[in-house]
Amino acid sequence: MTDSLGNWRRTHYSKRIDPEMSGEEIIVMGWIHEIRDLGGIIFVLLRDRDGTIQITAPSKKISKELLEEIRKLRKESVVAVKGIIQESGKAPGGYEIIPNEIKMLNESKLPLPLDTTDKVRAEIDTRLDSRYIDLRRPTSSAIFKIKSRMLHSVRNFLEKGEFIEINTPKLVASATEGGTELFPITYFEREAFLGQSPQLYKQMMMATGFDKVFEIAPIFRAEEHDTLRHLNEAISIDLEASFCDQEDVMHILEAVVHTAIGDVIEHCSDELEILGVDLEIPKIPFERIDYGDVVDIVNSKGVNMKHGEDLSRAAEKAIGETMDGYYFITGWPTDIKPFYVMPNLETPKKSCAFDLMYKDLEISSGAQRVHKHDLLVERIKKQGLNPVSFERYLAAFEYGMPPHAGWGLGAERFTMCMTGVNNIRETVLFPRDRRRLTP
Ligand code: AMO
Repeated sequence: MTDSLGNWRRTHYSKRIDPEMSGEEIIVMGWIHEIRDLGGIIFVLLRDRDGTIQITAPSKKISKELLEEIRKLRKESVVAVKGIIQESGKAPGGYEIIPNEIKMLNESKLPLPLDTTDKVRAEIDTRLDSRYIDLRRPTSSAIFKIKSRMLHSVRNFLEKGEFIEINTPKLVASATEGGTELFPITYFEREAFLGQSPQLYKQMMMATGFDKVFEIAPIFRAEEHDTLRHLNEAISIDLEASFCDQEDVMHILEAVVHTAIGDVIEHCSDELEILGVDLEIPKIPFERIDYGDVVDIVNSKGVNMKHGEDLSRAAEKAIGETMDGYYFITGWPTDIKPFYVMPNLETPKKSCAFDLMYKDLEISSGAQRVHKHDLLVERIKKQGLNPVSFERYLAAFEYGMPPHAGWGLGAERFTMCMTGVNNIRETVLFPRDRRRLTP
């Protein structure tokens, strides 16, 4: 038998109750986390978004009917409890609630697909299959409260810096980052793709006079490999700014990272504690290391890397052992960076591109861009691409395109750095990977 909500409304989340409110009648709502029936007294732990509340039902203080009702409660059922707050040294948060009335709002089926109290550990696949239950576990939900705070902080910081938030299409006609990573789709009678990056659009926005833009949106990558760092759908924090070079946008990037971490430390102390993470604000400016030195370090660690190659996983690990925390890799060879990256004027084999790393994980890449039309056409051809496919993009460079630079920061990879999780799937509510398309 279930009750209707009627005119009951939650008066307090667990976090908002303190022992000094002793004697007050309140209404709390949530899920039955645990129940301990000692005969003469029943302890129920009620869980809401913010934590747990102990409901204490001593047979001497409450009616027989109510005690029987409480005795029938089962794990993960949804209930509302009206009761009196009482100070209690033994209960979590220093208080307990002596119930006056209970509403059973919905019953949970048993057994559960996984335990919500962390007493029995479940495999990641089991957890992702029943993600709505997995997210009831504080160790899972804490990650998303931190991600939410980080995104809020980034937005806030960029808005204060007078960046304009934009939305660009995710149904696109051509590749930006390389053809192999595209998801083809049917667009009426034509072929189209899911956008890999807002790259071309954020650059075209520089020709409009908006000057400073950002976008926080999904990117789709048809990466074949199944790793702990790759998703097929991720959230990218993209930024582009006119009248800037790569150094200018690197300063913005390190300030974004610095501010977001400070904000998370200030507002998510409970979540960091749940995860057992001792987060520290990194010092800025971040260290810069030239690509040439990276090659030397990697080789000195016994990992073979030739000049002109991208970092392999082994190379990332080798460099991550040497460099701690956040650091930039600069001076990348022009040939291994996308066509839109500006070659260095004095040494064109080197580019104005950078990557931001955290230990052995790349979390962002960016560059000063080519803003001259003819050079851009040349770069497109050199990368084996056809300028005709980029006609509309290229046209934007013919009518007054200012010099510009920008970057893309992976929201999930950045969340991994802050939460200490080593599988990127932990930082996505419903991850999309090589094998997973549901739920
Ligand atoms: P890039 O391809 O390096 O650059 O992507 C930028 C950042 O996005 C994140 N990222 C991913 N995260 C999870 N799974 C993936 N498959 C994945 N792919 C990318 C990473 C990465 O550092 N247009 C450029 C950016 C720019 O120059 O402005 C670009 O997309 O954190």
